Amino acid sequence: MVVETPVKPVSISSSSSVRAHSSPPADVNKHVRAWVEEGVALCKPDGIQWVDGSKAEREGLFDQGVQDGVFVKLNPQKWPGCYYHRSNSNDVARTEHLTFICGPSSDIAGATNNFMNDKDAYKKLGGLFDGCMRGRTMYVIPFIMGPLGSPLAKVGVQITDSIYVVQNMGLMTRMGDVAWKQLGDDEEFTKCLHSVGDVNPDRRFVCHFPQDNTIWSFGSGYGGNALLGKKCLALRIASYLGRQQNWMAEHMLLMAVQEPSGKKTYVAAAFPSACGKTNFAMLVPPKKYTDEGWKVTTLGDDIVWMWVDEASGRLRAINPEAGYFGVVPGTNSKSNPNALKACAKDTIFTNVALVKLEDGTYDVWWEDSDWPAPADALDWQGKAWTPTSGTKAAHPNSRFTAPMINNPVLDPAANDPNGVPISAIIFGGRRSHTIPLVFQAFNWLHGVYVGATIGSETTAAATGQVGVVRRDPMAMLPFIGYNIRDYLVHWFQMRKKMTDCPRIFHVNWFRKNDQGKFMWPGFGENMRVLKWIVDRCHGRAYARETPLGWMPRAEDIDLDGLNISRDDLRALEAVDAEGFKAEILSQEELFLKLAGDLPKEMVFQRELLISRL
Ligand code: GTP
Ligand code: SPV
Ligand code: MN
Repeated sequence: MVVETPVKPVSISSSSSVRAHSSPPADVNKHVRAWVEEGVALCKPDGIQWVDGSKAEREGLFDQGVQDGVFVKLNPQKWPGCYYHRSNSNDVARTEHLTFICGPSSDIAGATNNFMNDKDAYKKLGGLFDGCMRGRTMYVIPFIMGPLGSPLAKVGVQITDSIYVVQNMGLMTRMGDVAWKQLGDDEEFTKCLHSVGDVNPDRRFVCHFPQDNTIWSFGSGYGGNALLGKKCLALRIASYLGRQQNWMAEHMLLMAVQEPSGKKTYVAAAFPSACGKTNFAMLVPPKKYTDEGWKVTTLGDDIVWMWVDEASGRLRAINPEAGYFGVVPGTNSKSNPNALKACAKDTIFTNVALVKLEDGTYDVWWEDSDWPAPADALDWQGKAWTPTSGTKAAHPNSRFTAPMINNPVLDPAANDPNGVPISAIIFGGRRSHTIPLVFQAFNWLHGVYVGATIGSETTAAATGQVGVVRRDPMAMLPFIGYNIRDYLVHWFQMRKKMTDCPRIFHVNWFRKNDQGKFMWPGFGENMRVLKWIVDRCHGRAYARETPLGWMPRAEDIDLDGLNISRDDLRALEAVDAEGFKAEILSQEELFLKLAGDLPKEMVFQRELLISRL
């Protein structure tokens, strides 16, 4: 039987419960107070709640959210501490066309970002924010991006009218009073103003003001549009700050590969949205490898901040986040058992299917999960669904929000303020054709070119057409918070600050054969490629020189225990000269966009590649 669910999409009425005014804790400095007062004057909430990050507060907000219809509590035996949320069906992915970099001149946004004049943006969005929290509570969320006490850690304060946002920020960041302590009397904090408004895409804007360390987001309650510590602060604002302060903010996972001797190699990898970062970061090596003593542990699954350590001249990295906002469909005990364990408690599921159990409690379901499809459920839009509906029960971009401490393979250094040294940077894309399984760039400058020209098939993580190849430089196309010209120059110049630099690689787990089947098993089996990469970093693996870079011979990748022949591997590594010429031509789109702004290294690297082919 299909049941009525108390969940409704976020709407004005669903977040209208009003609480008594609560005053700021003593630790809040005058700069924050003044800014919050401005926010109150603009948004005109009926009440204000200063979020402290305590467990009692968290529980209270879930109770409130359940009452308001924002959350459904899941069966406490199967999903202890877990809640379900369904966002508005027009609000289930990042909206890149409604995302802006704002400043006095368009040069700050560059060729790849949408630009809005800052004064115009403040005026336009100011009109939308004016009175938007009447009848609602304003939450003031202090948070830290980065481990406590890290020299790179940044404090943000988000004002929002969404309980869903508060609860997600509590999982994704180091949220609460601890942030006031980290901030002290400093006036440098990222001012994040957010309202779900009326969740109308015509009145939805995600605006960044890098020069003001400010983000204004209106009209969306979803993920990267609304959890402003994540893509908005930790990538767009942070990349802008990094360029000025000689560090880097990148859309990368961060992992440690421990070999049988106990030695750890730290690897960062940039794949575009929904192209495998979370899965790779939590990879479970094949049994053969674990038996030998290999181990993979996770530091982060989406964002890294990197800087050059002066003492060693090496690149070091931290993960600024404290949780995972991961793609749900396809997550199961075969593909990513660690993610499933990370979600086992204290997790928020967004836009999966909701199932009412016989005892009246709720369960969740998604495509390619461990569990058989329920006889009936409510799909991600809240519509009755059965296995014969012929539609997806969970939205392809449905997400889990899980605290990283739940990850059974969390690396102990994940909370280390000093971060870890990076030995390899891997770039990758989702490419059905042309691009081989793995190659290594000849050097840093070549590697930057390889990263800058990543092509990847678009996914459901952003609204728009899915499956078309687009250039996604460093997997950062939607996240570079300033001019891409300066961003690429910054990447090239970082080399000069290092005495030794990470080796750079490119991978593609998604190559398909003529029957449309993946040629590489992926997931845990990616360990075989990772081992070659780690061995290359330590001068232990062979590679042959090819036009693209250094490549393993078929015999250099271990296939033991896999149903893949050396010939299959040759096909996976094959580079067809004609196909690759077409690839270079398709890079032209990016080069033309950047015309006049293209760093000369990009042109030289392309010429060298063409002459090698
Ligand atoms: P964002 O959170 O959007 O940044 O995504 P992500 O890069 O973390 O991607 P994620 O690991 O969540 O994977 C996205 C999709 O790719 C899921 O549907 C996975 O099942 C699929 N995927 C991940 N790794 C592999 C792989 O090695 N092979 C194949 N064939 N699919 C994979
Ligand atoms: C991505 O799209 O790259 C994500 C999800 O990691 S979101 O936080 O919504 O941007
Ligand atoms: Mn991401």
